[in-house]
Amino acid sequence: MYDDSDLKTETDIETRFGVSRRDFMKFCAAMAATMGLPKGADAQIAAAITKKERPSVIWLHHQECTGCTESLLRSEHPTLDKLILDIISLDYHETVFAAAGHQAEAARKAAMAKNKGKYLLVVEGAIPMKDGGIYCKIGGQTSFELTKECAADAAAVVAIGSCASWGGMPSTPPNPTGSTGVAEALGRKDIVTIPGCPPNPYNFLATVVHFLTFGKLPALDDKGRPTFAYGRLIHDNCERRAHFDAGRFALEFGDPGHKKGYCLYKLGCKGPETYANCPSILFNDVGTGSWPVGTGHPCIGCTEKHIGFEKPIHALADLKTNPPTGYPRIVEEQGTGATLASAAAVAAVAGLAVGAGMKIAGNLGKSETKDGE
Ligand code: FSX
Ligand code: SF4
Ligand code: F3S
Repeated sequence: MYDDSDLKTETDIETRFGVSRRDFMKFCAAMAATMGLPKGADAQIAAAITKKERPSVIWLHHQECTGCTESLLRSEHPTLDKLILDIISLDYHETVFAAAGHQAEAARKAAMAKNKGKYLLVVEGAIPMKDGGIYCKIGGQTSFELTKECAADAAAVVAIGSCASWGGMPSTPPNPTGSTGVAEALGRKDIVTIPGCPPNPYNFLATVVHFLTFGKLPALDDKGRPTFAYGRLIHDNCERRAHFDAGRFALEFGDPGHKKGYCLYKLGCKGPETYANCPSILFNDVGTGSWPVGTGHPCIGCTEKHIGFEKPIHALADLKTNPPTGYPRIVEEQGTGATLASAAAVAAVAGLAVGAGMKIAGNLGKSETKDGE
């Protein structure tokens, strides 16, 4: 059980992590919130990070763009930026490693031997399987051989990004190099997948922090994805959902509906068939972040096999949930005689959220067009 006196002093935290105790606790609370853990978990996380040995991480790169690493290490949030390398011991990473050639390979083998059965193997990028796997080689080994060797003694294998999860962009038909994901290449069902191109760094970090704090991986779905991150449709958490339900769509980039922030479904948004927490966790750091739909671009379904990189952007998403037929429009048409009071009453009777009711009231009296309806 966590005891507050166990937590290192302010000076200890500042010295080790280079952030204030307040920022450190905010980070732990964000991790707990990301995973939907109950009250008190933030303190458990704080205790684990400050007291336990950092897990050794071996990080491999195959066919990819390095966006996963970029999104993790190019954070502008001071806490995240400083904490990543203090939570994990990154013992081998092909793109940020200072060592090269035989020296780098020797460091990998040494880290694996020292931490046998305890290290985390993180794989970024797809694995080409065609023609004996010759289309991607590192240190004289094919991606497949290297991954198999490193996975054999790992405590857990995490496939970060869509490429490592199922093949991602390199596996797009006609897939000339026979690219596939780690689970399929190794024929294993126990691989954690964190899809996304790139994936949200918080989902990766939360998975590692869960492993560190509780000694086991978080709950996974049948595709190996942590359910805390991939358990809900984007469409169900989207800030434009009220527009979808009310039938208000952007029809072209830059049209009046697009400028007003209407739903992007008719521009090909795949949010209705894509499972991810992008709208709630956001990118580019907690609190100040944005996400694709928030910036006006349709979701391309980058976390979903056969959607991201395969389904054309102009193709409409398959709806898993239909708009409710009795849902009141969020903006009354001009000249219908609706008053602020009557619109608010409709919202209240229909059980709409307070925010939606306020939206109605806020938009009444403004000149509306038929754009996007
Ligand atoms: Fe790139 Fe990672 Fe996409 Fe792939 O992210 S952002 S191509 S998922 O493996 O580097
Ligand atoms: Fe949001 Fe896309 Fe769903 Fe529209 S279709 S509500 S933009 S996720
Ligand atoms: Fe990818 Fe869609 Fe999220 S494109 S980043 S799953 S909003």
